[in-house]
Amino acid sequence: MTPTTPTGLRSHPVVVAGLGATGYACVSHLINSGRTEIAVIDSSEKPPFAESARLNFPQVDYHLGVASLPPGFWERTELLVVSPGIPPNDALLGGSQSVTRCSDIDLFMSATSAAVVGITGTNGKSTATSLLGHMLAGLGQNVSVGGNLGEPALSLLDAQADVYVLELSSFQLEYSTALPLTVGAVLNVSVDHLDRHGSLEQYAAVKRGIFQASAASVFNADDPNTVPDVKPGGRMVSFGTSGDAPFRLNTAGEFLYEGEAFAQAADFKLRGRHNLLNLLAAMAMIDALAGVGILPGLRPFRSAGKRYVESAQGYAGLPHRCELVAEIEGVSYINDSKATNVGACIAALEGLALPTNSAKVLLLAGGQAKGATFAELGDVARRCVKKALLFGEDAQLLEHALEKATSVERCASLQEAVQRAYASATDGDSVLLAPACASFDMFDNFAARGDAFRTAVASL
Ligand code: UMA
Ligand code: ADP
Repeated sequence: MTPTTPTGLRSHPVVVAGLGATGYACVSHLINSGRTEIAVIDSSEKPPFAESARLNFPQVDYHLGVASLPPGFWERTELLVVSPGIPPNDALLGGSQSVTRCSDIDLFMSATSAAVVGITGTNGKSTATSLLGHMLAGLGQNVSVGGNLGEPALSLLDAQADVYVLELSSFQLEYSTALPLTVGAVLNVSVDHLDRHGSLEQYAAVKRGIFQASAASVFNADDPNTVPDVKPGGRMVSFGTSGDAPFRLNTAGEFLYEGEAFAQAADFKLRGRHNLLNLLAAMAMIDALAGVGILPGLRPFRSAGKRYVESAQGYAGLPHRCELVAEIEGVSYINDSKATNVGACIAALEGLALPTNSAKVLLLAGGQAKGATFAELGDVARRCVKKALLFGEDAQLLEHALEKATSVERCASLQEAVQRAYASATDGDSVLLAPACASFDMFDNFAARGDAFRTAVASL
């Protein structure tokens, strides 16, 4: 059992806040590393991992669903490891202001000497992370992939990989100290999570925090919000569509390295211009990683570019990201449930419809806006949305942003939206679920929303 202090209170120099996937992985890691004096706090009485945690780690001091913590609780705490989903000003953390805070990613970085690539950005993180893992494995590296993608970083340590690829959210970065990553990358920044971060500027600054102590930095030359402050000695590699970025995509869908074409869009299975940029970013990250020189056998793009391309060719993307689920009577049904913000929704619309520049998309959108106003959506909707079918908590906000640009209908459910889209679609149209919102008002998560779309389409 956890020892008690002279006052009889249990001693717990380390407190883990949140007992979801992250919190459980943190407790497990701390205990495996020999820490015994740990407390766990959670505002829910029955957090997701409560049962397994109590069973496997009975020595931990649990405070679950309690209105207030015992007197003197924070005075007995030296380190507070916070799960990403808990906002910094949450009542659960009240009184802990003088305690040092960190993230599970800080614990992870202290526990490994392997190479680590950290990838953040508003959109494309999961795709770029899994794609990079796929490519590094294809290039013969012993690689393990996780983080915000799903498997908590600390749970990957058992794999004893030579290189880890971690998707990092702004929520994780907000609690992280300067992470000594081998490569840090910011793919893009657009409006998201403003309810948590307050403004786009603050959100972007948190994202760029990934570069603070990284040996090499990868950024998007088209997006000033991703550009790191110049670091003497730090290697920087950029990708983009314009300027003098070494890794470039031109309007014809050609990939260029230092001005010379080395591949074309048709060489890859991934579809959509945003995904071509994800491919380019992954190549830039491998080149940056090779430049740091800690992975024997990983060569820079200049000498091994052909192998980089080959390693990406078999990669077909993740479910719920611009995924074609059916073709019915000449109409494509596309599940982009992971488009949980405006930028992702626009990327999906542009990837699908802009080449024809005619209104051929029936857009299914809605859910929780997370502080967004959707103003940016009007212009692209005018060009390519035939009808918007809106549902969920913030449908009104979307209606306001879209009603002057395209025809709009409100629906009581996603299923109703699918049925009405089916009724309005004609040969050559696409029905696209790209909600531009979080799913939590109606579904457990984006995957459940994508599954519901699939089921509704199957029943047509
Ligand atoms: N909790 C509180 N108080 C709060 C909020 C939460 O006590 O105010 C408790 C909950 O009761 C619950 C626990 O905290 O028991 C959950 O912690 P969490 O929300 O941090 O979730 P985890 O299960 O630890 O999952 C997290 C990420 N979730 C979030 O950032 C919200 C997962 O990303 C990630 O896969 C996982 O760690 C492993 O690294 C999900 C996500 O939605 C996919 N991420 C956001 C996104 O991608 O937009 C950032
Ligand atoms: P994340 O993990 O950052 O949410 P995903 O790879 O899961 O990113 O993609 C989420 C959605 O974002 C996709 O469904 C797609 O619509 C959009 N998207 C993917 N890559 C990009 C990109 N590079 N730029 C803009 N939007 C993108």
